[in-house]
This record gives sequence, structure tokens and C-alpha cells, in this order.
Amino acid sequence: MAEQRKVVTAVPENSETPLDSVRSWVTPTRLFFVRNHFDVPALDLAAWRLIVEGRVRTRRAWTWDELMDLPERTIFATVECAGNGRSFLAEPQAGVQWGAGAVGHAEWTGVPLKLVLERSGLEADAVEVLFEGADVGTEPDHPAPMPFQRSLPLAKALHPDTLLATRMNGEVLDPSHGYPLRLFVPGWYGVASVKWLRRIEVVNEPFRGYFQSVKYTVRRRTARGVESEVVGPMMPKSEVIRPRAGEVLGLGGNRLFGAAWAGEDSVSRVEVSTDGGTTWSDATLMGPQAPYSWTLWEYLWEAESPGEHTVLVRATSSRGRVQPAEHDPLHGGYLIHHSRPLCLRVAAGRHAVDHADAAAILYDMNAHAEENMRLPLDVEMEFSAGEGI
Ligand SMILES: Nc1nc2c(c(=O)[nH]1)N[C@H]1C(S)=C(S)[C@@H](COP(=O)(O)O)O[C@H]1N2
Ligand SMILES: [Mo]
Repeated sequence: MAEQRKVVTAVPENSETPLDSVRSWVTPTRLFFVRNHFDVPALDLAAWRLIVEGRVRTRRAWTWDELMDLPERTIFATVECAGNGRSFLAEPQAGVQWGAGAVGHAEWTGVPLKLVLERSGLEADAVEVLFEGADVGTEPDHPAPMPFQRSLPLAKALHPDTLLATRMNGEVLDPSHGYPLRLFVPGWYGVASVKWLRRIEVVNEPFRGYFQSVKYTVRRRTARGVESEVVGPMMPKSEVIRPRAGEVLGLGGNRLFGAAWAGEDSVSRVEVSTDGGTTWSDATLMGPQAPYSWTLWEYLWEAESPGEHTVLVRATSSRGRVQPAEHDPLHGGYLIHHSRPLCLRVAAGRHAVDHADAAAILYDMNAHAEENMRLPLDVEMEFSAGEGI
């Protein structure tokens, strides 16, 4: 059977990227996780408008064609849901019980939001930009219908990489990923990237809507005590893609393979421990090491003794942020990015997992990705210590 997203809830769709079949730097769109709070709205492009209003000098209602006349840019970026990994928490947390796969890496194309905001002109008292999706629904603790709404501080809204995205992996957005237009906020947890965008409102005070006060907030210890904070930038994290949990390996060389990401930073280092965190060794980073993007890594583990082994992986970002050993209880069911122990058994009678050299793995990944996507990959997968792209 062809690989598919792993469904966590069917209606509305919440489904994971099948991480254990990842073979490419770019996640094919059909496998890219979906996180929907409400039903997918059906939108007709001819009737569709993007309203820009609020604390602006000129209110505007953009048609699709008008928007398409503006210059575009393309960036590669990893998106992770802030609740990814929730099902692994020792202390159960309410919400979608995600495994490891509410994450993916894609190519995003669109008009920088800044250009659209500049066409309207911001008033001097503007502090945030509010985004509204065309999807409307209720939550158990919010029985009145509401649209999906989130805001961004001005600095992130005006960053040239923050896009009104029209394409994902080179193609028109799929309905489940926000057709026809979504906000795309690279380096931030997925919740910031509002899908099915229909209205932008520039506001002069911080927005306190449901999805950033009741949900998608964490607590943080500050000088003033414990304060609530809206979920924003993504934390450094790594994931083992192969072998899978519970797999039985052989004595000798076994290849571990995975991905690591660090939000707005690039990944500068990935370390692996095969003895539960006592000793650590550097993994080999493969392909681009770019801001916003995940970096694939591999580690050749020479397993010397049979039995149970606890494998841990730890990512470090280009700005020196390190993946923690434990989940911060103040984060509740969000920002789950600690090194999660992976138990692997080594059996004497087994053959070690056959390993190819990194160049061959990359060649294989590219070939597989090109086969799976209608467009060939337009990125060079270079095997180097790399400057990024
Ligand atoms: N309009 C709207 N935008 C939304 C959501 C939503 O339910 N409605 N979910 C958010 C969340 S929590 C995430 S993680 C991302 C997921 O994007 P994807 O489904 O394209 O992977 O979309 C965000 N944007
Ligand atoms: Mo999310």
C-alpha cells in the first residue's frame, strides 16, 4: 500500500506525517501532516477576497489576480505543531494525542506579507497583525461558533520571510493545507500559519483570542513570577526516523537516521548517546543546514553488546540553543522537545543493519523524492559541512 498520512482524528482531519517512511529532505505534500480545528471550508477563487483593515490608512479587499501581480519569494521551512509528541508525555495532557509525526518540511512560495501591509500603510499605533481563517466552528469550552484567529507581533509580521503563501512544494495549496491562501510564518510553531486566510486586521493592542489565551499558551518563570506566554518560535528538536522503536538490531555497525530542526535557527550539531545519556558522539549532518529547515543526520552505531539499549539524540542550534533532557512541566501539552528515549534491542544472532555511505543515502533520497513529486527537486543535496542555502 502506498504511504499515507497517519490519521489521529478523522473529522476534522488531524493526521501525521509517516516519519518512518521519510526518504527526502522535502516532505511530499500528500504525506505532510494536517492539523485542523474545524472543517475545511470550500472556497471559490472568483468570489474570494483578502480584506486588509483596522489600523491602516487604506482598507483594501484584494482579489486573487491583484495579489498575484505582487512579487513572490520561496523558502524552505519545517513546520511542527506545538502539540507534537503529546502522547509520549508521562503526565497525560488534553488535546490531540500526537505521536512524533506532526512535523514536516516543505517549500513555501508566496507574496511577502510586508508588501501587502505596506500597500495599506500602517497607523503609528499598530502593535500586532491579526489573521482570520475562513473556517468556523466550536470547541467544547467555547460553544459559540468562532473563526480560527491568531495574531503576530509587528516585527514578525513585517519580516520579509513571512509569506502569504499560495504554493506548497511548487503546487497550488491543497484544501487541507489552506487553499487558496495561508499565512506562512517560518520558524514558528504551525499554529501561527493561519490557513484559508480571508481577513487581516492591524490592531493597536495585543489580541487575546481563544487560540492564544485558552489554547496555545505556555507558562514561563520570570522575575515577576510565573507568566503566561503565547506559543511562538519553534524549539530545537530531533527525531529518530530509523530504526523504529522496539526494532531488534544486530551486533556491529547499525545505522541510525533522523532529522533535527531549530525554528528560526539552522541546526549546527546533532549528538547521539547509545548508553542512556552517559556518553555522546557527533552524528553526521547530511544535506543543507539552513535556517528554518530541518537537517537530516545519520550515526553509525557499533553495537558491541547484546541486550536493551537506550538511545538519545540531542540537537544544538546555530545560536547555541540545546535540546533539553526533560519536558518542562510549565509547557503543559505544548513545546514537547526534550530528547525522548528510544529503546532498541541488540541480539547476538542478528545481522547489523546494512549501511551505505552518506553520499549513497542522499542519492537514494533524491531519486525517491523526484519519483514521488511531479516536480523535480530544485535544491542541490550537497554533502558538506555546508554554509546552508
Ligand atoms: N484557519 C486555520 N489555520 C490553521 C489551523 C486551523 O485549524 N485553522 N491549524 C493550525 C495549526 S495548530 C497547525 S499545526 C498548522 C498545521 O498546518 P498543516 O495542516 O498545513 O500542516 O495550521 C495552523 N493553521
Ligand atoms: Mo498546531
